[in-house]
This record gives sequence, structure tokens and C-alpha cells, in this order.
Amino acid sequence: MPQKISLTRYLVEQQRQDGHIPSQLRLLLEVVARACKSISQAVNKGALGGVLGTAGSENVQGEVQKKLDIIANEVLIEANEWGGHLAAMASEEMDNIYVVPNRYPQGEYLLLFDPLDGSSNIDVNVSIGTIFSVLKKPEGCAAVEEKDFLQAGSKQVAAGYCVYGPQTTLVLTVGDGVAMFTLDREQGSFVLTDENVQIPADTQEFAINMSNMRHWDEPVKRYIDECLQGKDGPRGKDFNMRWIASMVADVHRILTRGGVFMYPWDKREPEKAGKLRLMYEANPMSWLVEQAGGAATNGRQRILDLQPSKLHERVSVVLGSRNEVERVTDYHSGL
Ligand code: P6P
Repeated sequence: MPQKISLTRYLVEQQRQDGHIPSQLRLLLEVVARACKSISQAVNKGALGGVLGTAGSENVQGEVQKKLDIIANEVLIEANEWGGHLAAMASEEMDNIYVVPNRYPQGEYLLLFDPLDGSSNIDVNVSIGTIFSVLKKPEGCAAVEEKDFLQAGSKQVAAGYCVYGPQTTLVLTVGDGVAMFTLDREQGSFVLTDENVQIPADTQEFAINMSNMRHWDEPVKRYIDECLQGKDGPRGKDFNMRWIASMVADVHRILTRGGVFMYPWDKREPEKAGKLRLMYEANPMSWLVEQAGGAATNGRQRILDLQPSKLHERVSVVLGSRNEVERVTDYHSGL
């Protein structure tokens, strides 16, 4: 029976091997993992825990907040504010940044998260998840402000998500590939179940919300139309479609077996670059996908190169199997 490697042991060995994970970052990642275990418990209770349904409020995005959105946000704030590893946090569920209170020591990291992505699936028992991204506080920065968060995704020092599905699985990168940890509920710990995750460069599976087809730009319409023509069309092969409406679940499938995920700009709200948020959805997911050999663009540019101007900035997303992402991006360039 192979020895079980816990998340703690994996992080300690990574730290020892190549210093990729300074001790403060290791502490931060373990605290986030523990918070995800608590969120998983709350999600698993569902109706028995009285946590389903809406909270009767809206978030900064103008979206109705579910009770579990707020619970997950509070769990992450309370778990991370006292440890001394963080200077501040930012969340999809909070208009402004949350600076660590003066009663606690300040650390050198900034934590950003979507505490519970896929909220529309909560009440119908479909996989949802927590997405997180870690940046360093800028050098010489005394009092952290929102502008200190506005760093390109290429500046991330850690990124990951925890998907609450048939298994609770934590997926993580610190820039040295992607590792997956499955929650062993009997031990109460995350156990390494996959490392060096690799996304196949080609795929026959795309993920997009087809109901928006009439609103898409021409390059996206062309790409999807060619997929739908199947083996008799220009692609010469049939395609399958998946759309879970939880980015975490769709990305987890792509990391596990390949595919391409698209939430492109559309003309319903032309002033918005896209629906998904750059800082705490697209950036962490794009780094994970690239670390697993895939690619991630906004249709034209590498997502990790984008310079954010607002904390809750939105972006168009095309990510997954490298050859498919490159094809979509080429179509946007008129090739
Ligand atoms: P739609 C969930 O609300 C989310 O932000 C992503 O997790 C998901 O991929 C997308 O929105 C689903 O959007 O328009 O299909 O409901």
C-alpha cells in the first residue's frame, strides 16, 4: 500500500527541496486548506444545516448572495486574519479589500478568493468550489491599499481551488506544476492523489454556455460552429459539450482529461470585457492551466499578462488544451 502523503508533508518537502514555498506561504496554504475543509462541511450539510437559499443581499457584482456565499467568505476571513502571514484579503463577496486588523501581526502576502464559485448550483446539489490566488505585498508597502492588489496574474506566488463534489479535492500550484489532494474524511486531512497534472494538448470536448450563441463575436461563433459540424466539417472529428456552470467543476474536468472552457465577451453588456472576474477567477485558473501544460487567453492576449485596473475587473476567458486555445486565439486574430 503506497504511503499516504498529506498536504502538510507535501508542502514541507516542496519547501525543503527547492525553497518554492517559504514558511509563511506554507502556513498560508495550510490555513486556506483548513478553511476549505470547513466550507466543505457546511456545503455537505445542505438543507440539514439550514444553509441553502439566498441571504437576501447582493454582492459588489450586483448578484444575489446565497447564504453559503457569505458563510464561506466569513470562514476564509476568520481563518486567515490572525496568523500573521497576510497583510490583506480581497473577495468576490466584498466591495473593498479587508486589511488585517491592527490587533494581529501583518504578513507579506495578499490573498484573493471567490469563496464559493458556482453559487447557482448550491441549491441543486451540483459541484461548487472555492478559488484562491496569492500575491506578495509590494516592497516597502506600509499600509496596504486596493492598488497593491492590482498585479498581473504572472505575479502570483500560489493559486488553487477546492471543488466540493463527490470528492472534496484541493488543486494547487506554487509554480512547480499542479498537484491534487483528496480530502480523507476519516483522517480529516487532504491526501496527495495526483501530482504533475498534465492537460492533453488536443481535445474533443468544449465547455461554453450555448444559450448565449446569438450574442457571441464572430471568431467564437466560427470555432463552435466548426466543432458542431463534427467529422464531416473542417475539424474532421466529432466534439462533445459540457457546461456545469461552475467554473471550478469545468476546470477540474479539463485538468483531469483535457478540454476547452470558454466564457467569451458577448454583446449583452458590451461595456464589460466578459462575465468572469480577472483577479480571483481567471488569474488563478489560468496559472493552474498553464502549469499543467495548457493555455489561457482572453481571446487575444495571455490572461496572466493582463494588467488589472480594478479589483473586480471582468475578463473574457478561453482556457484548456493548448492547441484548441491557440486555434480560438488565431480566429480572433483573423487567421
Ligand atoms: P452562466 C458561476 O456563477 C460563474 O461565475 C462560473 O463559475 C461559471 O462558469 C459561470 O459563472 C456560469 O455562467 O451564465 O452559464 O450561468
